[in-house]
Amino acid sequence: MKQYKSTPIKSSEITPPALFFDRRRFMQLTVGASLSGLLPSSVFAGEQLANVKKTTEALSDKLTAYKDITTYNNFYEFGTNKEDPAQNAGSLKTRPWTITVEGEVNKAKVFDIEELLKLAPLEERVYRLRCVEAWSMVIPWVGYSLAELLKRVEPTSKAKYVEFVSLEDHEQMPGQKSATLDWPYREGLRIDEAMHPLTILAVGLYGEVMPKQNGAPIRLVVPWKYGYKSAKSIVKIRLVEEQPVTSWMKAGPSEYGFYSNVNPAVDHPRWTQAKERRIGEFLKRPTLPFNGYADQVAQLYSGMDLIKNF
Ligand SMILES: Nc1nc2c(c(=O)[nH]1)N[C@H]1C(S)=C(S)[C@@H](COP(=O)(O)O)O[C@H]1N2
Ligand SMILES: [Mo]
Repeated sequence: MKQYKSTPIKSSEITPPALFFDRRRFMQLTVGASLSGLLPSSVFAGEQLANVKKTTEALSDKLTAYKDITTYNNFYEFGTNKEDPAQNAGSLKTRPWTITVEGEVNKAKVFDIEELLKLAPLEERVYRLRCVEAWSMVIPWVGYSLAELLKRVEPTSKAKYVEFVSLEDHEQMPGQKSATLDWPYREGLRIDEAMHPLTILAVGLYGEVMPKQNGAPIRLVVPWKYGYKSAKSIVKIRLVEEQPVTSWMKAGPSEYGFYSNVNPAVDHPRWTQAKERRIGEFLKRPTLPFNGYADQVAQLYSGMDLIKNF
């Protein structure tokens, strides 16, 4: 794995968001600046993704710095400390890679990663990510709606839920030698949540191929739910009739429910969810219902008791 050189200058400070997508101008800026000795040469580390459509949806929140997004991670397969995934994920092999899609579908299929990268136009999606631990980030993902994949396998009328399974390989993923979670990592969504356009399969961030510590080569991102719903390094997607049991529900059923909607009114049994610390900021900010996506997703839960269904 390439090492990110540490820099005293945060990438977000030297590259205004609008410039991230104009790679030529960005390179001119950074090359010019590094030649003049102002900047280290590798603010970014990865390979560029081609043909990424710029975001249409403007979020007023400032983007979290690339360095923070890629060095402060939860990916228990590589250890439980925030810096572990960046240090240990180098052993993850992202090629060859496939996602098997099976279960209640007419057209079960094994998708190769090269096919997944071209399945639908790659779009930038700037989403807030709110961790259940009461911190958050703003991340410019690159991907497309999960619905693009699901419609190709033709879910049957029995497909009520979707289960996501991450890679299990104790050699590549040294954290799996400890029983911190029941491996492989499993998550799940109701079918309408999975089909919602905000739910994406992400293959990159900041215009680059997904860093390993962020869930390479392909992961889920569900922006109105706590971060743990967004399973990384996915190898299997199963459409099922019954609500799946997720790794976190197994680990602590009273703490991590199936729905996991970001809800400032429902505290975690051990801490409040009313506020969050945006990584890179000092003061805490109030947490928004559905992480700020209520206009788009609240109707999915009309008539449901979201205190019972937490
Ligand atoms: N396979 C797997 N996926 C995972 C996790 C994990 O430990 N293993 N952690 C989750 C949690 S708790 C969060 S907050 C997000 C963090 O994503 P990020 O590191 O890209 O910010 O990934 C989620 N997806
Ligand atoms: Mo999290």
